[in-house]
Amino acid sequence: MKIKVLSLVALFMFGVVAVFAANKVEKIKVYGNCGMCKARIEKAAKAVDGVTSASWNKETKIMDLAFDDSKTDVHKIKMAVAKVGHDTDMHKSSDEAYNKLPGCCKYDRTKTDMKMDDKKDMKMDMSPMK
Ligand SMILES: [Cu+2]
Repeated sequence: MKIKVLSLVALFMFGVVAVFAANKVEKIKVYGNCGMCKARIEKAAKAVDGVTSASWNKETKIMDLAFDDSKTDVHKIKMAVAKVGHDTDMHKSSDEAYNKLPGCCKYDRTKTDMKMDDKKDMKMDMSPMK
């Protein structure tokens, strides 16, 4: 009887570990201004299949992500965020998407014009980091 209970507990613990193993946690930089940006950015990130949580901080411009890395990766999430008008450290949004943002959400884009060019982007893609 006791053994049965113990093995059930062990099984449960194993299940918990398995769930966590499938989840990757990352922090990414996303440019934006206000609470509306936050809602938009998080909605876009959460819409990506495999993303379990997304929380963007408007002060630090950092988004905390948790996702199933067998289903998605940081690149896909960044692309989804860029698509709704918000630049990330790797994927930039199109001028068209940016121009559609409400006035208060038009973050200062000059700050996001940085060193990441396409070649570097590809290099990052193949890094063993992920
Ligand atoms: Cu905004």
